[in-house]
Amino acid sequence: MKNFNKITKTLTFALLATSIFGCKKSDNNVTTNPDPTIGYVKIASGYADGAATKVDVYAKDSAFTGYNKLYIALTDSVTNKYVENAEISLMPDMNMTTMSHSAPFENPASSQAQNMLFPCSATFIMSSMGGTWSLGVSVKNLANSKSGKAMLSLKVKDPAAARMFSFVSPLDSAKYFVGLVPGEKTIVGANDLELVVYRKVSMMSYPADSSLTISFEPTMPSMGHGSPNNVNPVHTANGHYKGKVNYTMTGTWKLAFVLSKGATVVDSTHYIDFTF
Ligand SMILES: [Cu+2]
Repeated sequence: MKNFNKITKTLTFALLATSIFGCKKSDNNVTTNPDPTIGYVKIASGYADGAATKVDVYAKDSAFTGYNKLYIALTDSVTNKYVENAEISLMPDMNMTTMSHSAPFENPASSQAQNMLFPCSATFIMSSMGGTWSLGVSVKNLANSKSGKAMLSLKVKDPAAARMFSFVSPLDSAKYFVGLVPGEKTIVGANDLELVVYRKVSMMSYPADSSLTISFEPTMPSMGHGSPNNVNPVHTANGHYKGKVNYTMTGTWKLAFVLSKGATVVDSTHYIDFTF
């Protein structure tokens, strides 16, 4: 009898455990939409009060000096559901105590989210060592027509190897910022090479610039060679220049740039190191 009781108890426990796990499993299977933010890092978060919307900013990596591809997730703070139709405009701001300045940015190209997220960008031109960055995000939630603005604080770090540079053009004395747009993944062989160029008009205004001609040469300084079949980046749209770089092996490559406007070389002193 004792043995029988023991067996019954064990069986009952086993059945319970199975049904609990069974439940859990089917609950997971019910979830049809995977979390759209998987694989991203949350770099800033806050509320756009008037729009009753939570604003979360994601990126592939923590924020760095240079061109940062950002993905904004909006959540209705009442229903907790993603807001997929909204007009969003950014305004980066750095407070440096005695003055403040903005940075180049790209608002989402569409008011319709792509897989719940709104792709956009900010090109942080200094690290947080120099002051305090915040990212203003104005939101008009098109579902309820409510508008509000979130002021999000964020930390910007200098990457181990610079991903942007700036120069002052001898032609117009304007400061230009040139950033490397990070690729999805880098392979041995031909890769897309994408740069962005912005021209500083004032402390608060950095429009995209399409006026430059860019040539470059990749070399592997540690080994004393370059590579053939590179394609100089040419302007496509919105200050983006696209070409090809041929990395014939893994390691550290040095991309040396020459930037011209018309017949005048406006900068030839900068390079970007790229390691993969
Ligand atoms: Cu600054």
